[in-house]
Amino acid sequence: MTFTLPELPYSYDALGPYMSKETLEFHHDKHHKAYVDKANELIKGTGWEGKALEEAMVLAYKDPKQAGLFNQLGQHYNHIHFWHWMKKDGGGKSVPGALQKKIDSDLGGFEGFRDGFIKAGVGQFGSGWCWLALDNNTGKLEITKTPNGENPLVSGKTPLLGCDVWEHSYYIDYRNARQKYLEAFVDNMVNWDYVGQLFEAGPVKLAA
Ligand code: MN3
Repeated sequence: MTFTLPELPYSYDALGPYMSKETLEFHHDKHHKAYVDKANELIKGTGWEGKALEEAMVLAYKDPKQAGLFNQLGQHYNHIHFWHWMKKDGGGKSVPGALQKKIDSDLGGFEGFRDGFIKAGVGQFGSGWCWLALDNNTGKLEITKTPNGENPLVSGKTPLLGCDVWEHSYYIDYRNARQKYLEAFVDNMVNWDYVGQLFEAGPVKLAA
């Protein structure tokens, strides 16, 4: 299959003033597009061309010779969801009930989630992501961070919410103030309905 760039699920100016039209134009039209184009180029000849994105991503993760392809596939997967993890007038404590209960029991409530998630994002040295994920083995929620294009899926966890802390995601709007960007993400942009849908869908099981 050929990977394709999905359209943004909202207009380019929908997330202002927290994430500008200029950021979304560059981030979606240039950065995400480049991951898709590069993934399509690098997957040629691997024998994985017919695989679903998630499956090809895990295969590439397990093969050290395919680290370059892995980062492109990982970034394609991460950004497909990243656009849906935000919405106009999102953020704050509008967490669906069942997920809120789970956050209360596993993370010490909303403030525990908020503090941990922002700390993970600030603490990721260099480019990467911070996450709210479900550990498929323990059934517990956890907050993690990953470098570059990696994500919790390749470690047997189900990503429920991720925030892109590559500089291309915040430098136009926040310059070097990554913490301010993460606070705005949690307080004003998170699409909790989408996070709740992923939680209700349960652990993502990849084909062997
Ligand atoms: Mn990005």
